[in-house]
Amino acid sequence: MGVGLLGGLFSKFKQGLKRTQELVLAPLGRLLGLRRLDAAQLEELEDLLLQADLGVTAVEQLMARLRSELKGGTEIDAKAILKEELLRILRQRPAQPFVAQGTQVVLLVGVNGVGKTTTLGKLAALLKTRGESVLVVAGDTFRAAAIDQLELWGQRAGVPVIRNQMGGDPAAIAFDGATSALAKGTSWVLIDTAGRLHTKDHLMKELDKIHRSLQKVIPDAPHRVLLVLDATTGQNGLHQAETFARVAGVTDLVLTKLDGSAKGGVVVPILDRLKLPIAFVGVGEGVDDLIPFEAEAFVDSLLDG
Ligand SMILES: Nc1nc2c(ncn2[C@@H]2O[C@H](COP(=O)(O)OP(=O)(O)OP(=O)(O)O)[C@@H](O)[C@H]2O)c(=O)[nH]1
Ligand SMILES: [Mg+2]
Repeated sequence: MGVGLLGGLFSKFKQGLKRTQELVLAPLGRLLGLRRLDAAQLEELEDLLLQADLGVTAVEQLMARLRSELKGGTEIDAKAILKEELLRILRQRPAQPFVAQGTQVVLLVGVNGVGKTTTLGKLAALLKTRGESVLVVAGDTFRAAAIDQLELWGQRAGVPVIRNQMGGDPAAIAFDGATSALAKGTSWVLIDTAGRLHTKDHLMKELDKIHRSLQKVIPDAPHRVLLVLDATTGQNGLHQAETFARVAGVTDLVLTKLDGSAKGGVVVPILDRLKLPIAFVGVGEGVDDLIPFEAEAFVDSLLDG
């Protein structure tokens, strides 16, 4: 990836976090610039960090560290300390890169409307831009509109889409997709799935059926299961994520709609609690608005915006 492209991604990242910046993090800047903080200022700082959705655990750890370093009237660099603490959490589980190796099957799962289909479209475009072959599978057979939406993303990304009729069996189309990709030597099979509530047992079991039918074709498929979470729902996403992670074999998280969220900080508790890597973040509805997650770039955008 060239420097220009990285720079572009980085600015989009910042753009995506603009609302977080304005609403919560700008006032933080003043406090973080102080070399000494009194009890009232520390309390104000704690409130702002909680508002940024960094989560109780991380905030408590950070405040404990600040208080102990401030003891005896020592001057501190609160911003550097915050950055260090956030990086420590965010670097716990770096995502494995998406490297083509035989035929790799990627399944996208999550509750309704979080951005699965959009993320799949963006990911197809990203892989295709790298010169790799991609097949998209319309595994959301619930609604005709879902299949049409995916067809459109396929056209946008310039990749083929395999579909069956509405109401068809998602496991059957997943099987067909994997079979075709294996026969043609296609590098990536990206499978869209219908939105499902993590509380609905039969729908969660359907994911299991998709897994089993893929494994009849490619024994170690799916290679990646991306759980898509909507950042604007803040910490509500945590509970969904825990259930999906348990039953659907999630390997990676994708956090969408960071551009519309005042809560970019939610990345921190999600990662801290689930111990799952964040592979990508979504910062818009366009084909280029999917960015590989990088802890350092993220923290810099958050604190230096
Ligand atoms: N602003 C913004 N909008 C997004 C992003 N990702 C997805 N969306 C929008 O969110 C809405 C839902 O996206 P979909 O991709 O259809 O979500 P889904 O998870 O496939 O939805 P279901 O299939 O109905 O469960 C659409 O209007 C998308 O354009 C993002 O990163 N930023
Ligand atoms: Mg969809």
